Amino acid sequence: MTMPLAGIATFAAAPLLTQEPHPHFAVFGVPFDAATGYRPGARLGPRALRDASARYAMAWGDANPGYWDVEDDRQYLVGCRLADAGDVDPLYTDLDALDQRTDALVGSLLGAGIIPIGLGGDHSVTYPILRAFGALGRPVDILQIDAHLDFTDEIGGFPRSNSSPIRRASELSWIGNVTVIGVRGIRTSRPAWDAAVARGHRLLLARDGLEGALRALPSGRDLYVTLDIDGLDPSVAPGTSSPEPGGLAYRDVRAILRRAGAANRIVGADVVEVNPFLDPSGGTALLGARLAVELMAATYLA
Ligand SMILES: [Mn+2]
Repeated sequence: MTMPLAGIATFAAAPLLTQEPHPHFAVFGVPFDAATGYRPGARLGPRALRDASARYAMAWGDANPGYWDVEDDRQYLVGCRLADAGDVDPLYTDLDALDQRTDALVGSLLGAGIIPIGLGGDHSVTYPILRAFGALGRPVDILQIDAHLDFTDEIGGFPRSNSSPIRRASELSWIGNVTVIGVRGIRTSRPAWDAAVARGHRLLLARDGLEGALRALPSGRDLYVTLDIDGLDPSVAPGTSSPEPGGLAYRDVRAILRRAGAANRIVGADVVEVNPFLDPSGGTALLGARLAVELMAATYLA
């Protein structure tokens, strides 16, 4: 196809998952934002990310030439196979249905040896995705890029808001250590911070910068990367429910992903909290799609 905007809007013009051969990665959406406490709309994130990803269309398959990064003078994703597995189909606010349907889709990908790349959705969707990783049968560490800890135990007795997914995930027996990069703001919960420290999490403030972040990264681990777009500065990612000024630069996030992928085995990832209603230029969705491609490049590298 010559024009990347033609055809079905799969991620980066990848074939649908029904086609052989099995891909290295499968992108899937979780169009769910009922756990958002502030401005809703992230349920339309998967569609916006797919639309924006046309910018990064490539000939996925054994003959994929990948792309040349002029700054690195290096070719990435050569021979990489990507498929689009469609969406988890949420049932309104039914969390049991969300969990079961996410588990079915992600579990089938993991069972086939395919690395899942989720597109949110609000950040609460990371928990049902990580539930499915129990099928791997080995510990998984988390690298979270985020302005917020998302480690609040409950709000008014509700345990599944988009402030709690990492807390819920940390209760799963297969989840190991957690590294959070980009924390900032004046709404961080002190009890959540103390609980994360008590569990041994590595918590890096945005002001710790790139060097601090790189020093904190784990190595030699099976790693799940959850990338909340609000980890980046609102100047480059304004289209999100809860932006916080003073965030990470795109360049630094890319460097963190590259190092994380080179030093670990990335077993899955997500990009969450892109909200098209707050993104009139489409720039936040374009950045999110770009970071999903960079995530795959960092993973395929290893
Ligand atoms: Mn988050």
